[in-house]
Amino acid sequence: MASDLHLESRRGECVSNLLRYNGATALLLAGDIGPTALVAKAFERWPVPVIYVLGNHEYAMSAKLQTAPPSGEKWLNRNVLLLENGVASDGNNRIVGCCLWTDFDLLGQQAHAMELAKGEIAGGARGRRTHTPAPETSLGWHFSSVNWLTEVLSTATTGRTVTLSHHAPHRRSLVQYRNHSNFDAAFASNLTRLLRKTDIWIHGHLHHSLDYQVGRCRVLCNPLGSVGRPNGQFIPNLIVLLV
Ligand SMILES: [Mn+2]
Repeated sequence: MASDLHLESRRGECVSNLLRYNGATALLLAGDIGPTALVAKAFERWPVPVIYVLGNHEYAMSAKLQTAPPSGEKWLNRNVLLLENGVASDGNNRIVGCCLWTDFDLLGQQAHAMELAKGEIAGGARGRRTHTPAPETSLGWHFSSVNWLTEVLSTATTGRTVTLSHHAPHRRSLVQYRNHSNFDAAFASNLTRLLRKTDIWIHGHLHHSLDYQVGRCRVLCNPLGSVGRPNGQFIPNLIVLLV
């Protein structure tokens, strides 16, 4: 499992130089991997199926995603399965996936957090074109995903449940480098009630490694990070056992 490979800034790099196959039955990618067409091509020949959710950078790079976001399960090719409010199952264990976004309300100051996000989008573009959705738009998508997760995680399953998202489900994901400003609310939401219904939650978006427990749920993040500031803790062959 991995996230935030940012292939858009690693053009020409072969993914087998970034990730090592570890014998797992699937590879889970938690967003910010690269432009979707590039991701599909890069992982078409990965030894096992690749289960993938979009990150905010995939949206930023595509006008089409913003106007027509995916929904459900979509095979990008014979090996790469994109989930957006979609489920992948091996008949026993299940992976439920979405980009997730945030409610901007982590610190209880939603309006200010949304203003900060707007400023960041405008500043981050620096004259370049970005298709990052407006906070009001991503807020709607967040609630759609939370409603969908609430429903699907409430249905019984025989095996383990893994939730795969780009944005984080708990404020503990922020502690290592963010300073608890309202902009943190663009990274994580308080979804403790959903953590109670999942065994493992894998996310990206933060560019530091995480492995912590909230109740029964293990939360993991294994991002490679940007070319300029790669995550030194990144594990190229990290495997999670569903036991
Ligand atoms: Mn990223």
